[in-house]
Amino acid sequence: CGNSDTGGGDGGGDGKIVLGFSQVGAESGWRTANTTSIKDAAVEAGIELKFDDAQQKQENQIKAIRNFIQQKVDVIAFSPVVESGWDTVLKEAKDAGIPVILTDRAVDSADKTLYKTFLGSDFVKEGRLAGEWLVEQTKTAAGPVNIVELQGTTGSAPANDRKEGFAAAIAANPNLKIVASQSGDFKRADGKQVMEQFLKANPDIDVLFAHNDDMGLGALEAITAAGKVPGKDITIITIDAVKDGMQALADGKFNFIAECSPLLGPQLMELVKKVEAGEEVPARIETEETTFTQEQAREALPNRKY
Ligand code: GYE
Repeated sequence: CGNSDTGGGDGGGDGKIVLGFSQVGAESGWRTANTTSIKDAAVEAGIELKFDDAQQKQENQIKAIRNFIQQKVDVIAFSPVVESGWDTVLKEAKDAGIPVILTDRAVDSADKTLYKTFLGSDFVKEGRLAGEWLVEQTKTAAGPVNIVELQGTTGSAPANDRKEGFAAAIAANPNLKIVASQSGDFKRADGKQVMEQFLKANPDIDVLFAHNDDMGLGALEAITAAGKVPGKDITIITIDAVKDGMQALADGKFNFIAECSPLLGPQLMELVKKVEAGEEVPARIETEETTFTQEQAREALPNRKY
């Protein structure tokens, strides 16, 4: 194996399939778990992995993909940091005959032949589930419910889609109002800093919706420092359900998490083998996920792998 008649095929030299993977970075607990899943699954599947960490910069990802093309890897996979601006480099991969798999995040390219498949979550649905829970909790609220939103990386699919899904869901209750919304880049430090600003500018925050656990965890520090009790004075809803997030939920500091699974490695390796062999694969493969209340987090935590 390893000698695809469509791909480069001679990158490895020892007959193994060679996969070039460009990762977003190491911005969150989710990302760390995702990287581990991909590295472990490659070893398990006997696939040679060339791994690049782009440090959340699109230019680094484009550079990494061009390097993979030059090295004639068999398959390229990547998690695009933002949605736009990929057509040129994807076209280069296609012209070189190297199949591309999108994992975790989508691109907005109109030409769907630029990649073979997209493996990842439905981010709009995650935002919607978060919003629907809030609508349910606040259906008897007499007055306005003031929400602040910590968005993920500007221009990224999960930030765009979670915002959209949440906004659509909370429209069901006119009492629910987003009073401030800003990016915390999916990082703890940024989540803390932006939450400090939110707290200064808005004396009556009822709810925080953070696009990931890490920003919510950073915000906890700002909320406590402001003399408020997280999970009580301010209801906190996040997305991901990584271990630290689940712990905060079990401890009553968070109130609800919509899960986003980072364990994409095994499915990715299956897809790599298939596209390398020239087999057809579905255009979209959606990750299965659930939601957690505080009670459910307490039950799930002992068996949580990441
Ligand atoms: O939710 C966040 C990470 O793309 C789904 O990226 C991923 C998101 C995840 O930094 O924690």
